[in-house]
Amino acid sequence: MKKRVFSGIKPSGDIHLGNYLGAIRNWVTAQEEHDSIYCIVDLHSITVAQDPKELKRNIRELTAIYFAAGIDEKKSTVFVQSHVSAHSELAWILNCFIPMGWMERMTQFKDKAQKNKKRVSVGLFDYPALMAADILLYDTDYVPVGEDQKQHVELTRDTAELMNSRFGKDLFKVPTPVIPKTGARIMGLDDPLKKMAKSDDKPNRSVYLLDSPDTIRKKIMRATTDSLTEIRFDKERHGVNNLLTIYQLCSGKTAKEIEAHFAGKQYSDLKRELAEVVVEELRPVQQKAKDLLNHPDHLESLLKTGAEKAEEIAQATLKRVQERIGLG
Ligand code: AQP
Repeated sequence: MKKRVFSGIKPSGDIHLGNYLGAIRNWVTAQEEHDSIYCIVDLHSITVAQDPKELKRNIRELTAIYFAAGIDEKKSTVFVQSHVSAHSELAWILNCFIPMGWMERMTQFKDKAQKNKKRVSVGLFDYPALMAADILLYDTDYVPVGEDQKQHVELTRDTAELMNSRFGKDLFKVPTPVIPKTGARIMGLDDPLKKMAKSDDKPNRSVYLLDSPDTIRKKIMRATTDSLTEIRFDKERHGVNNLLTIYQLCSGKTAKEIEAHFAGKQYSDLKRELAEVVVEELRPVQQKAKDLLNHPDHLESLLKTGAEKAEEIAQATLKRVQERIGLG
């Protein structure tokens, strides 16, 4: 039996290089070895304000990016979260068992509530319960995530263990988070102390996957570095370290090779070369994504097939949980 992987991205804005290098690209590798389920988690995106038309467009764009990046519908299940109602149903059940204190510790809620002061919804607070439902519905073994989502997977594990101790140890599989060694936190180009994020409105913070080559070049050439000159990996030099990390992930070279290559060169050389490797990395993904977006019926049919496959697994888990806890 292959181990199962589950992960997802919120269609809450334009997809950026952090989502791609920290998540999607690793999923493409994971599908070769594992039974993989990749979700477009639209229910999570409405935890903060969304424009309905834009949300619909973002869902299609993210679907196109998944497939364009190399997720293969024959190897993986790709679907939209709201197409499978068991996610919301299991989330409600988990809500009734997860202690408030666990949720109050979630640092992402604190950050996001700070950013969305005008509209802090119950859904934003409850986000980790829905994420736990997403993962537990599929008897997931591994959850590949960036650094910032690790705490939510820990809460999922605690929830599974809590419910297993009460209703039988085979109720839920306890999942394991998988954090990439490099790229788990790609930082903003304009401010390397903040991570690239879809919901930021800073125009030069993130390289978006569908940015034109010229826009990518301009953003990278403006990236914040420091007043030193030596080009080497150093976690204390946030700006340069971030640029080198992106270079390493896109070029496939080792840190040693990269430092030797840039020895004696200037930051402007690093930025120029980095821009070109990023443009080349994204070129085929952009082309395929545009092709797919020009064939909306094909995208819809891929999502329909994905939802049918997901539904079958999710309903079986939901039924098991309902029976064990005495519903119906
Ligand atoms: N900067 C990043 N570097 C590496 N990985 C990242 N991820 C997000 N930002 C970076 C990873 O991408 C996946 C998608 O996450 P999500 O959309 O569910 O939520 P998020 O982590 O909150 O992503 P964003 O881009 O910051 O979105 P907004 O601004 O809408 O909240 C996850 O695996 C995440 O770790």
